[in-house]
Amino acid sequence: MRSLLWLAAVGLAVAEDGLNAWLRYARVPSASHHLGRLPSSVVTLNATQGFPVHTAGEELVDGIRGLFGKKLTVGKSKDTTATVGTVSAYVDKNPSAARGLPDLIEDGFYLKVSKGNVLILGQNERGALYGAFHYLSVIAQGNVSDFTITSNPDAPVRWVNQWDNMQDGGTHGSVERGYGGDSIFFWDGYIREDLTRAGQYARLLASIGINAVVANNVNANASILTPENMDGLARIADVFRPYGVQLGISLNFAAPQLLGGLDTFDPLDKTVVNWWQGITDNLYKRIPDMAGYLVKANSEGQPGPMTYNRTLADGANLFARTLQPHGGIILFRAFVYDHRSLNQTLDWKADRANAAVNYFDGLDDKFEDNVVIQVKYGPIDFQVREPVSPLFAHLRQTGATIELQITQEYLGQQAHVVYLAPMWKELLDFDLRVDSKPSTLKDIVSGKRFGQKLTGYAGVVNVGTNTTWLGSHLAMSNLYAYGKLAWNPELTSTGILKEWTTLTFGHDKLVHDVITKISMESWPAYEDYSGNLGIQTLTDILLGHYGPNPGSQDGNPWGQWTRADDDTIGMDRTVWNGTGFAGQYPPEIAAMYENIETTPDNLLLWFHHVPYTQKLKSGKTVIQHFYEAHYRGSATAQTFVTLWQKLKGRIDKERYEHVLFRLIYQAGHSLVWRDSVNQFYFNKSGIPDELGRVGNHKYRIEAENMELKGYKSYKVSPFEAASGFHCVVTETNSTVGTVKTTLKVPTGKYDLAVNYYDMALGNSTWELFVDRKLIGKWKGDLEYELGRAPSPYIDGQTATRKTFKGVRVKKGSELKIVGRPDGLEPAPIDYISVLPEGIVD
Ligand code: GCV
Repeated sequence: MRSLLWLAAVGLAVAEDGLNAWLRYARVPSASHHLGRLPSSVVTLNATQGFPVHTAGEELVDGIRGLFGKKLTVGKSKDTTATVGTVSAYVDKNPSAARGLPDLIEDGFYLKVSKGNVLILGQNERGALYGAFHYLSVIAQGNVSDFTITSNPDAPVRWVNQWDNMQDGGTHGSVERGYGGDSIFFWDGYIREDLTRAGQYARLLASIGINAVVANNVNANASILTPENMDGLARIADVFRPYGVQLGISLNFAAPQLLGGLDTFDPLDKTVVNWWQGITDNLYKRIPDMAGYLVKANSEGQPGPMTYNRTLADGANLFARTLQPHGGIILFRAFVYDHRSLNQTLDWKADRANAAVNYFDGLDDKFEDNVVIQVKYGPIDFQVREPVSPLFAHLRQTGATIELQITQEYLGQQAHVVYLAPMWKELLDFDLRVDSKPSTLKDIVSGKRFGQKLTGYAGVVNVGTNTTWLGSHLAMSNLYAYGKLAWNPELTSTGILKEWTTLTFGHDKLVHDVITKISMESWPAYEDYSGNLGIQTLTDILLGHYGPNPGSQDGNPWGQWTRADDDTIGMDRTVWNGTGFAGQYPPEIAAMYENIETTPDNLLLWFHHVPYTQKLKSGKTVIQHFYEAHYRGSATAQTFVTLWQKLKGRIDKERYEHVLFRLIYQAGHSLVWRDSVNQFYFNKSGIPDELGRVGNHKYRIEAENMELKGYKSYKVSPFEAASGFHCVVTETNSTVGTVKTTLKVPTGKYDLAVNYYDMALGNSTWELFVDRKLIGKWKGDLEYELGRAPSPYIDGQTATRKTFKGVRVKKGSELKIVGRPDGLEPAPIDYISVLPEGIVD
């Protein structure tokens, strides 16, 4: 890494593959004019190699060399100096300075820049490193003027969760819900030998104030606790330590039985308690600064205390007590529900959303002091819109962390750009009105509202070995924003984005304007085309959680129900007639959600079961809103492509092309979303679109209606995932197929859009001809290009569009597609749109 930085500093071309993310230290404009306002040397106070103050010194040297081409000497010089260390080390050397220094809390820092002299003091070593990163970020944004700041984190727990499996394979691969490649920590059941990427990850995380990483999946494999793997974990902790990032570990509740050979994992059984104490002591012997544990219990098939009729508090306290002698903490997840017992048909009042508050009822004062309850932001599961989880209002003695999801499981899996900070801000700013007093979520998770000491943030990130970390360059703004908001939730979404864009892509105004516009419009657009009015992300919840499949929500025990029938839709969560969930909120909020008139439209279907013809506050009916939102959202996604294309030549080719590819894909897939969801509800309700668009696609030619040779018509399931409910597939795995038609459009230039399915079963190829002239050829290899969940089915997950722009055709031209199957992938084609310029359908 350091040699890469050096190359950048001397101006040689370095591949912009995303690895350094926002820590590129790329040369700032007019760098040479600012040299006099920068330090010339760096002094680190009491720095030990491998610890954060030492790292801070190295970063300052590397950063200033990369950003400005100025080489700092190490040690005091006559000239300007950057001094970095802890407050106590500084005061030891300069006792008289103590009075002038501000109060810092754990991890906080003080930073004073004056005519090139820089003083960076941390409350602890980690704080000093944070201060150094802050200074580097400010100067990287071109600001070399004098300033002084004191910065303290809003909350002590600022953790990252990785859902990394010990082994690849199975239903979730190397990283569960990870879209950026394999685990950077584990391979083949063990900790990787080469942990370079883990160290680089810690560097990125430290620069945004993250202080711990849980490396393994909450669906934990007990084998992480074998002596050999504990040694490996210690190696991870070693590469984290220079960055002040502590290691946390997810536990499997049944490990005493699965690994320890005991015949029980009852948390109150003495042998079980002793077993866990032994494990914890052994871990701390190897990793004295281990952060602690994360536990998912009695949820989605995971074992837990309730297996033995013990409470969740009994379970959490078991670990808490083993950690207490070592100063560790336990994050115990509130994501507890039994997906096997929920019955939609028999019980109108059944509701997964009720689970967390019900399970934690009466336990608030039962937890040990080092237990923190980790609560997903909403009561279900990282949906595109959810109300704030009411559990936050119930935990007054025990501290809570809010669990956010940086990996975009239900939000497009990094194949769709969705900037999440605006959504998180809305949640954090929401006022739960506990005891009719101001009770914003951000004040609850900072501990300010109820006064708990241990509170904060947990973000599910799921980076992988891909150099882009998350699989997409633009998705990294979410990771950046997560860290920044966990440090200071008052920051604005646009402010954070501006900072990230400068650090990631430079200072060009157009680059900023484009990234801001795309990012800020991305969540509303995704909500518009994936599930609005609080109905949740209408994705395929039984398979990869990717692509449209509204029907998959209902009729199964997973509890993400919409209760859509031919006339009505929505979950009745009222107290008077529904599941009672609204009543879990403090009275003012409960009253707001109980009443359909005061429920905001964007959560209407979350709280109420209504006819499709129900009028919204906008005056539109629910069904017409659906139709229009899906058209609006997908139209916005088309603009992302043209916006991005303005940046050609203004950012490096590698990242430009990478992002462009994804935006083009997203534009096509947003149409799949639009048409599937609209078609599904049109089919159910029978209510036509007032604007006549749904089901009417005059520019399309259905493949099944074309002249077929070697292809046959295939009925797609779910039906709405295909235009006309059918596609064509090759007759056998080895038959080359052709579809042919004669065009009736007037002679002119058209965009030819081919909708096909790219399954993860092979790499079919397609060739498009007009009058025997090859217009283009492409391969079905998206499973390698996009990290999103691979799927073997012909459905809304694999439906994809390829567009050829400005193709000359004549009235009577022959249009032909030749499809070559590969493996089990039968080169499926849905339709082709022959679009006059400016029209997308
Ligand atoms: C790690 C959702 C996800 C699961 C995840 C679970 C959880 O259900 O789909 O992959 O499991 O949440 O948060 O525990």
